[in-house]
Amino acid sequence: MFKKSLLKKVAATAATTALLAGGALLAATPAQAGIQTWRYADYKTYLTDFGTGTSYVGDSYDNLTSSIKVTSPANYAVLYQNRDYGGAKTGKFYTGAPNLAQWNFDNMTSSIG
Ligand SMILES: [Ca+2]
Repeated sequence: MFKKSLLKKVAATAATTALLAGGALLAATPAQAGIQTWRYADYKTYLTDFGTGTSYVGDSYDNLTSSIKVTSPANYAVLYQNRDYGGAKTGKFYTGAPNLAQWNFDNMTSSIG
């Protein structure tokens, strides 16, 4: 009886540790990227966080960005119309842009340098 409950406890602890390690790993990546994106102007409807050197934002986020914020560790963001830094591009945004329509870049971003 004692032996059985001890085994259960060990198994539960191992599962909790694995869960915590996985969660920390998932949370660390976006927190360090530094370029936050939103679906609409004025930071409405958060999309996700990218780093500089994003050659493609992915199908889920392609041509959807309307506002961005730039924070550490990113120093600035340049938005590109096409994948692999192709097509039209913006200047360097050092803090962000509340409304990319003002830069003729609403719903256009496909890569970020
Ligand atoms: Ca595009």
